[in-house]
Amino acid sequence: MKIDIISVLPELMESPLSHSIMKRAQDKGLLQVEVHPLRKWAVNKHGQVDDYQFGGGAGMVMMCEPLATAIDELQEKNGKYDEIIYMTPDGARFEQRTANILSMKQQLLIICGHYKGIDERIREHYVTMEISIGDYVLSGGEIAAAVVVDAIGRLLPGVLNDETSALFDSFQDNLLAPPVYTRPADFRGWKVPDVLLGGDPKKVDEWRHEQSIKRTKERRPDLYDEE
Ligand code: 6GU
Repeated sequence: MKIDIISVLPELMESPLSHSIMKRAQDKGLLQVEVHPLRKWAVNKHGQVDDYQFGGGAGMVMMCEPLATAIDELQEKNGKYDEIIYMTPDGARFEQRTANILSMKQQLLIICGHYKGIDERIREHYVTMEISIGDYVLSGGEIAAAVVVDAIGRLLPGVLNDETSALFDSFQDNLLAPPVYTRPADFRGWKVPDVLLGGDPKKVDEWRHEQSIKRTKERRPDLYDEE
């Protein structure tokens, strides 16, 4: 999968996408992420990409021209994108099912918003999907875009060591993950549940499923009711 990202602050995304599972996905050639500095398509030699909003009011708006030129150029080079995603607090809430759907695409473009956001005409004429990562406001779309790329990247076949492990993540079946333990079996008298030490895989599966249900009912009854 190829993901292009357009941003006024490309540095913000470097670190989260350069370690651990995201690094492995890229090293293995399963995921290719390219961050494009919007200033490359600035309207003048001062690097201008934003301007005051019509109608007045505080806050700058990202201009049409740099974005439109950037998208046209990238699309010409890379072929048509499956989705052109705009990261914005007023987008649709990002959930595991969105990550699942996006992980099956070949080529994505993500636009990170800044300031007051991007000119509405880009949203009307280019953007095919608008994503928010939750009901709070971040200072820009970069960290949100890194969240989306991480959630998608780890789902690509071959990225995780144990191919099946993503299937058992929290949310994959609308259930939270069960508790996990590692050695020692007794730490300061705090004991690991006997069933996990008993060596009966069927009993372990049953226990984990019960614990998932219990956790979901207690902590996220909203998820449980969706079942
Ligand atoms: Cl995608 N962008 C910004 N700026 N704030 C957010 C967000 C996105 N999602 C939640 N808050």
